[in-house]
Amino acid sequence: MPEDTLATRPPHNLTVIVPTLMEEEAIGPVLDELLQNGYRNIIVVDGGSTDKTREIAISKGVNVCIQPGKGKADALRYGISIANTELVAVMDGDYTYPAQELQKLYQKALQGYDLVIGSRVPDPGAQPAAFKIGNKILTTFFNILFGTHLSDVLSGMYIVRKEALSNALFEMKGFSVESEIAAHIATTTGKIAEVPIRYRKRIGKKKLGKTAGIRIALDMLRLAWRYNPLLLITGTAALLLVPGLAIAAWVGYRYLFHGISHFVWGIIAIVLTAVGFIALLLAMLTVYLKHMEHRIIRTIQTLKEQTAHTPTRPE
Ligand SMILES: Nc1nc2c(ncn2[C@@H]2O[C@H](COP(=O)(O)OP(=O)(O)O)[C@@H](O)[C@H]2O)c(=O)[nH]1
Ligand SMILES: [Mg+2]
Repeated sequence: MPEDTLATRPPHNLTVIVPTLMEEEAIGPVLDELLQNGYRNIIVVDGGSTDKTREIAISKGVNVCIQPGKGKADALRYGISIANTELVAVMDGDYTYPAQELQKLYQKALQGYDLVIGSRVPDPGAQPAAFKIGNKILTTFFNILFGTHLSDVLSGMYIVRKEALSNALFEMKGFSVESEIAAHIATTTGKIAEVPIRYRKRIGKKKLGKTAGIRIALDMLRLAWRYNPLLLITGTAALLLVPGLAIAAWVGYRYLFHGISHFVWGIIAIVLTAVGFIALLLAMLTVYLKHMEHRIIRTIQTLKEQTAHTPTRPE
């Protein structure tokens, strides 16, 4: 009896999107592996490679298109928009992610998660130390900003439920697209899971530059400002209020018990405390607006469900 694997039962509700830029050495083996594992809905979204990437992809019989816009983010936004399945898998086209691992992510997604990230467990020598540390720092930063407990937010292999991204803005560029997807799901449905996956040595040349880490960190801050402003505002308020009140207490103590007035310190204390209080008020307003946003989203969802269930009457 044939084994009931993806090879005998390809997942019809999943599209695999492979972003590529100059991957002529890797794309052949990547697609062969996907096809051998039973995946049939495959879209290669190419960033305008001038090597044989597209030619090789076409020869494997998969869908190949040239992305609009620039960078990996625009490629994925386009790929996800043209996929007509419930689930979309993203997998880098550099041979680092074994296609066999996709099955684990798929099984997890079927349990109702909106985003399942493949958390990389690198083969020896597959990931240089600097990138390993950089990934850890950026993931920790993301966890602080969004209250998540992820171990590898920047992984290039994940499965996302298309519907869960319908309200995402997709404003980020290049390699910040992973953080944007994770930020959106974390702050909307919160249904994120991770599964460990093997990570191999890349075939071909890396596209990620050395300064990318800093850009990604700054983009995470921008995402936090958009999706989770409360933490940033209360953080700022605390940074101003704590020293402001401490200085005020010291100035008051010196004046009352020693009769010495510290005029300049007094002004500094007043300014810090006043701005800190304004930040606190802003934080309260943010909470109120967030609640309102949730109420509006819930109402829209209920309305959508009601319209979907209303039977159409014949004329
Ligand atoms: N379509 C498209 N793909 C890109 C672009 N830049 C990088 N990629 C692809 O994105 C994937 C990840 O790139 P890679 O250099 O391996 O970066 P890393 O895995 O984050 O270190 C690879 O499959 C690249 O070919 C781009 O501008 N457009
Ligand atoms: Mg890579």
